[in-house]
Amino acid sequence: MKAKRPVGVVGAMTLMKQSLSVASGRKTLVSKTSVGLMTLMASISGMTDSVYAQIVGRGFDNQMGLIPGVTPIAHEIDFFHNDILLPIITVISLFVLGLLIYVMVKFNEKANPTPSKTTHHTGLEVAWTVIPVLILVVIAIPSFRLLSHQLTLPDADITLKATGKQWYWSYSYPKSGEVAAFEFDSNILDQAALPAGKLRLLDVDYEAVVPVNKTVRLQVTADAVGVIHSFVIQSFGVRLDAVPGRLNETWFKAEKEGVYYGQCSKICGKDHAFMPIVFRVVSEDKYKEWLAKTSKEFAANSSSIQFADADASALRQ
Ligand SMILES: [Cu+2]
Repeated sequence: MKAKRPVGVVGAMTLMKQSLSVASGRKTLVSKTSVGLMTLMASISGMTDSVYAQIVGRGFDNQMGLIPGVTPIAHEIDFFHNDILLPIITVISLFVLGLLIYVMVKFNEKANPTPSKTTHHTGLEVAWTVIPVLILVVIAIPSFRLLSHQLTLPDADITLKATGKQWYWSYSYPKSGEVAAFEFDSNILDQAALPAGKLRLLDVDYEAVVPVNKTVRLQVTADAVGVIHSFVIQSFGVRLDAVPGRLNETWFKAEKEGVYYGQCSKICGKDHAFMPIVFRVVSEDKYKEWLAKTSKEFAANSSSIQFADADASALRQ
């Protein structure tokens, strides 16, 4: 589908506002500063609002900013990046650029033939120590809050486990009601014979499936005899190391149906680039259908699946 391109700054501003509000889900929190900045960049890149509307779950051509998020954590990350970090780094960059230009004009050899012999200025030295510290504190507060939200698990509707192996992911689903526990491997498609519509280096043979608007508790580990991987789905705001012998966990609650892509983000070995992650978010009915069907399909090789105790406190002992 060909996306229409908005023209000029006004079009770009409209689309950026839309995309930002889609991405952050917090229209009121999108500051004028960041919209202005993104507008400028968007008008340069010619990005389209319809692209943002259609593509969820992966990066795309001419993308500016982060991949649009679809979970509470991802919205918080979008807000942190777009409304806190981006304005701060822009102001700092412009300030330093201004200082450089000022010094070049005012203190070059021609304009200032006899330089001052000043070597210390206590006030200035205190300022350039204290102000950066304050800036770091301002950044640290929302940063630690975000980290805490990522790792504080709410009551989950379903639990699933992703295991990083050399070099693919395995997904385990626990027993749920009548449906037996099962586990399956998710391998990248043969790149030489990629079916039409499938994405190079991203699509897999078996996708993990989760229901929309349900809190998913995600456990991440790696093959006991393997190496360290990192499980990342940007749209979910999930980034967690997969370490042999250690069970890490986080959570997500996807608000929008669709296919969400991620990749291993730890340089883990020769096929590091070929172990993509694909999660399909579907309605609850479709999820149940998939669960029953897939459980049967993989029942034979899924007899020894182990999950951590459902009580999170047990994990910390
Ligand atoms: Cu890996």
